[in-house]
Amino acid sequence: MSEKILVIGANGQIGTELVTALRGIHGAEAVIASDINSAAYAIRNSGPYELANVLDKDNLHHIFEKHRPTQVYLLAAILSAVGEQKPKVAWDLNMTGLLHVLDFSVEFKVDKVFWPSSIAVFGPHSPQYQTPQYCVMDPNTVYGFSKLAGERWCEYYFTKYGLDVRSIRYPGLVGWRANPGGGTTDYAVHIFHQALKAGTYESFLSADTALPMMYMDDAIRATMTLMDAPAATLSIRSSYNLSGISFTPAQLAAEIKKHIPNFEISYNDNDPRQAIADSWPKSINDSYAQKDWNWQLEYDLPKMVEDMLVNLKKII
Ligand code: AKB
Repeated sequence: MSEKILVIGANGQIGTELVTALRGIHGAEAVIASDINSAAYAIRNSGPYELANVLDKDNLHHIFEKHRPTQVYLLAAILSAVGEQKPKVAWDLNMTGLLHVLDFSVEFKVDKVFWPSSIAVFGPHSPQYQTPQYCVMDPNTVYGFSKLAGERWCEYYFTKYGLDVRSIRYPGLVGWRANPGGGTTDYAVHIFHQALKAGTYESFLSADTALPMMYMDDAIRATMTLMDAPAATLSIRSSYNLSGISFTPAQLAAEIKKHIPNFEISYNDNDPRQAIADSWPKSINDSYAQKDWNWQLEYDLPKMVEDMLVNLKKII
């Protein structure tokens, strides 16, 4: 059966990469990109596009009715750092948007839905190292507890309505094609831009703040692999842990220095994002993803840094 894939929030860091990858596999016409703003440069003119506001029920219903998608990816969200500046707006967008999409996916009998969760679902009392799939979860950011509540809704719609929802708890994502927007892990992308442009970077996280991260190529491959997996093999309908690579700003800077010897990093020790990072895991255990859908990471830190610099240099 031919797919009709609706990607909501297509202009963001994950969306632009996912739309490009999905159009490569399924053909341009099969992938409808949508966002609240006009199409980002990376996906402009490469296939169908709809203006969509997930909070506007009539607008969203019309898009589902018009395109009758077989798969929906909901990527529209407010991330951790911006969420702390606008807590109620973040809660509303992240929750109400998800509920609209889940309801319309049931109504229009969508085959599969993808919704991203995050390492932000963990909190200060979660185990910090090799954080397991199931443990104490006490997120203290609005973004984090909107993602945790969202996971519960996803599992609920799977159990109650048979909706085939799939999800990943993404680590911080590092890619060269698009910029991140408003997260705590954004430093790990900004550092590459500044290293190439200025040769210096002031990190808003301290030198030894370890966080789980992942190269975008791995994240997109993980998403596609999960979406292609036979439903019967999936034992988790909330969201899968995904570990990636754990590194600190100092370790990332040292790796960049191997390519740009004059690169210098400094640290701002007065940024509110530090407290968010301190509440998150330092490394993640993703044994369920390995077992259920044969997940294996490809990019370690040196490979990621090399690929980032080679590609960014061409476009900066
Ligand atoms: C953020 O920093 O808010 C996101 C995330 C880890 O979900 N990148």
